[in-house]
Amino acid sequence: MANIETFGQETRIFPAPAEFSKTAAISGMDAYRALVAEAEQDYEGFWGRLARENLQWHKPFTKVLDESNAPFYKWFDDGKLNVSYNCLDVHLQNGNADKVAVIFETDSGDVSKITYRELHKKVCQFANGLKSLGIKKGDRVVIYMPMSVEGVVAMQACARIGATHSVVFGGFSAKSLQERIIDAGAVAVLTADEQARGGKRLPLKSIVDEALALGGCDSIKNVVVYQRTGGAINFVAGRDLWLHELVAAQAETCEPEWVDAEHPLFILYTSGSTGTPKGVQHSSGGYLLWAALTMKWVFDIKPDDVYWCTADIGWITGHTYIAYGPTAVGATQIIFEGVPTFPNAGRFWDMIQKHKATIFYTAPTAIRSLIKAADADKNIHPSQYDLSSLRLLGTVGEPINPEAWMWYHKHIGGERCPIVDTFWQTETGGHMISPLPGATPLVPGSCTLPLPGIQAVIVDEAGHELPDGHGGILVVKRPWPSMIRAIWNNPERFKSAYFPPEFGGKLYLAGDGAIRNKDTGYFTITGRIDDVLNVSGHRMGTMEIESALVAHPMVAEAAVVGKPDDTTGEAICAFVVLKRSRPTGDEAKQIAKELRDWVAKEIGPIAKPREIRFGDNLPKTRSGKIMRRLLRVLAKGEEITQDVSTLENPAILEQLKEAQ
Ligand code: 6R9
Repeated sequence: MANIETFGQETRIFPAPAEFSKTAAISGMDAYRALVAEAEQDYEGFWGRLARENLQWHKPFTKVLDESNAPFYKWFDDGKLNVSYNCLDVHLQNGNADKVAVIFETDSGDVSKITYRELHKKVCQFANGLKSLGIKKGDRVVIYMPMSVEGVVAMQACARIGATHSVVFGGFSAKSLQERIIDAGAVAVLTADEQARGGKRLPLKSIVDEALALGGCDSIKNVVVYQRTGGAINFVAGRDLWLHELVAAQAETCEPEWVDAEHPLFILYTSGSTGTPKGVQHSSGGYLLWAALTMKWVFDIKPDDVYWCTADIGWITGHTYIAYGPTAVGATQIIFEGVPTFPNAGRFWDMIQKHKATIFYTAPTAIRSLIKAADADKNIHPSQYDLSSLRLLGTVGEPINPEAWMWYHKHIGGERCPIVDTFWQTETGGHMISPLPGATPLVPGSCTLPLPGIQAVIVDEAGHELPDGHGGILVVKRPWPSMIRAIWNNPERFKSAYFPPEFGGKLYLAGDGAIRNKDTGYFTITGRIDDVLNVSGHRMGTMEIESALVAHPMVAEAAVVGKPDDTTGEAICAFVVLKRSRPTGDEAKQIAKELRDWVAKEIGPIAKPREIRFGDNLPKTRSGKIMRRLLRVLAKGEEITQDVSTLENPAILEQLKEAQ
């Protein structure tokens, strides 16, 4: 992994291929600069033009941006539209009804295709089904579904009737699901009997049952179950229904609910540095505008493309770049149910070959683990597959180290495909800093330049802009259409988390550190500056994991830090003090296992600490603050060279040095 000293030092440069630039949506740096200048000269005019050109409005907006109640910004506020109408009906009207919308491949390799006409019908029937249950505009609906056409249909069906969805990743535990249901005040859960992943069947419906049994979910009236595997499940009479029975008799069209541009399209929970996960609330108009526009600008989507984003719909990437972006622009996309390593680690390359994918978007962690697998087994090395259909690659979720970038470029992109390293967040709704494939010269490990209209800068602790070449805090100076609108149920937390008073309440704080190259102005993200970990591209709050650990009856205290990992970016390392004496040897191993399983149950398997170390205490200052920076050094296995004079109990460091 790159470290702070090498950030921004990369000298290899890959200009945009001339062939690519010829047909690119934004061709050449002059075209990029012209858009940047347009936004600078007339910010509202720029966004207003794009919103009129890229979306169909039921009622046109007259005002672009309302800053009167900042930071609660409003975009296109008096305009009305429907997101599902923009993603489906428009293609039926413009001659694309029979175009393939989704190529779906199951875990075991079965392939089915669905056209825009068929997708529209499914969404309408699902929407009518939801309406028949009394679900209406403004209601919240939790979606706990596997990667499937039905998952996307469920999201679009909510959008069609103006219900606000909250998708919960299928790997989260019953407790995490329950907390989200309660916070959102959801009226229904849409789920499946089971999900098929990596040759295994994993429960979903039974976890929903468990979540509801934990209590507090009285707002839930119905659970709708998509039959995916046919595995046995329990049915609660009057509450639970099969999806196929619900939609069977429903009409094939459904008049869209025209909503205000600011109507909440969805809430998606994500980890912050403190407290419980935050319900990030997104709008309808501004969000969809940026989803569509970045599909065109960053992915350069064309009518013949076969686009594939490998994310799960449980994360923001699956929202913007599977459920909404590709459909908004009428693209053909691959949706994959399974995992990259089943039946073997050549699965992605096999699917690119089979479906002739032209655009491929994945996470650095997947690339790194597939590099290892390809090195270990020549039969699944990408050179064994025909990947010549590809024309553009992308990455998202975490910094990509230059070595992995070079491998991706050479072995997957055939040294021909540009790579868009897209920096963005759940809160930003879509790409923020990213190369434009037909314009921006690429530098491995750098997400390059802010997209037109995005005013990203680097500031110091006092909010003053720093000159290029100095590392600092990444902020955005002006609101943009797809930005987070609120934290559900918590306006105060929204303000303090994203528009802190130290920065005058005006700068959007991303939570990442960054550095800008002195010569090129290119950004390199140096990682989170708060207590948020990034494990395999998944955001995890250290506090959340600590709270889960201390909820175990044996645990007195816990501190969680990240430790650099070649494959997953960061790994979770927990330092734990038990209520009883400090365990050693086999006993320590056994208790560590119990605690890891406990965390999986409390939050989900992705939150399991890789390593647990037991101490009689934790390193603390005299005022009782845990010194996490020391724990980070210990987790890395390095010697402590920092000043430890404020430490109350230096002897403890020796004890915590070794993993059990
Ligand atoms: C889309 C998504 C957001 C955090 C973000 C940052 C990290 C995402 C990145 C990147 C470096 C990139 N991140 N993309 N870091 N380069 N291209 O991942 O959203 O799950 O909310 O995570 O991920 O740390 O702050 P989310």
